[in-house]
Amino acid sequence: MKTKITELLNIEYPIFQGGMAWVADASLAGAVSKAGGLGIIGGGNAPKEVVVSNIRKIKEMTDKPFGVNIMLLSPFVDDVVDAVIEEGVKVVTTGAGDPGKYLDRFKAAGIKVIPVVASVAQAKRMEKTGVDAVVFEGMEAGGHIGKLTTMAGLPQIVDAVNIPVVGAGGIADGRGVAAAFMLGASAVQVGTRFVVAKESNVHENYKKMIIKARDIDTIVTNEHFGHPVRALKNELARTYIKMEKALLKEENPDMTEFDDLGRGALMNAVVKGDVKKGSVMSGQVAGLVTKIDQPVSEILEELMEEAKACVKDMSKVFE
Ligand code: TUI
Repeated sequence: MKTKITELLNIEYPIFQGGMAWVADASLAGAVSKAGGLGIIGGGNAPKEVVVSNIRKIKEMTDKPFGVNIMLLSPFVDDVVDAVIEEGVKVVTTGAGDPGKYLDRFKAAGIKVIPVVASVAQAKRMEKTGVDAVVFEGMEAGGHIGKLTTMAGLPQIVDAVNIPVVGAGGIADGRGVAAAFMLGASAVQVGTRFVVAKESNVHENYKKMIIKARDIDTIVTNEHFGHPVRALKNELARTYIKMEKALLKEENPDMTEFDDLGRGALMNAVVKGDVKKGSVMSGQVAGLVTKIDQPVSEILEELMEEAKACVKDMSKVFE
């Protein structure tokens, strides 16, 4: 399959695996790249050594292209930028901010830069600064999100810029892949479906909770303070909502307790399996994800075959 993105990055399938913090290590990202997609190591809040170690591991697994996601709110963001340049990484995606100030160094190092954006204005601004493509992520996605849905936002971003657009948020099967292409995407990014993959080292409790989740089991917390995050409903999410309600009523709210709630919450769920008090970030597609520990290569093949079948069937409907 040939799209602007498969050509730009020299990959087989137009499918990115989201660079999820704590989740997307060399095991998961390496498997995706090996199978022909774009595996992306999730930098998250990890220190430089951890990112470097994952980069070196993935290089041992495959010669195919892979990426690193730099989470711009990370306290180690400058170190992680150094790491990707020093280690000769070819593709960088960014999340939760504007990567503008690092762009010259990325370009000088020959790195393809693909920021995640959540609006038309951000996409246009990124295009002007000379990035290679953008990922538009709808608010169906898990983790830190913007306000637009994929359905409404993706075609607006596609119309607003001349660089390739990768569609993300709400895509977990071939129907979603086909739909994103119909909206003008040149590739898709999938997160939640890969969280439960065989090669994902995420705690079994986390995987099981995604598999069991229904359509309306995610909720957005931190909408009023800090950064909105979508996760599966649990004790932590309920505490967040309750605390936010109380804080909104106060004139000079003390945020200490609220801020403490988030610290280590994702790690507690992903690594320790505390799916009650930890943050079980997931997209709204959790209700669509039913196969636990499916090998990454099978997921990729299934996504592509389903998407092809979808397009074929639709061509008859629209004859
Ligand atoms: O970054 C994500 N998803 C994430 S990051 C994350 S770790 C975290 N945990 C708690 C709080 C905050 C972060 C978990 N999930 N997705 C990509 C994404 N980027 N979604 C939205 C954005 C975004 C938001 C604002 C991109 C740019 C932006 O502003 C850019 C500007 O103009 O400054």
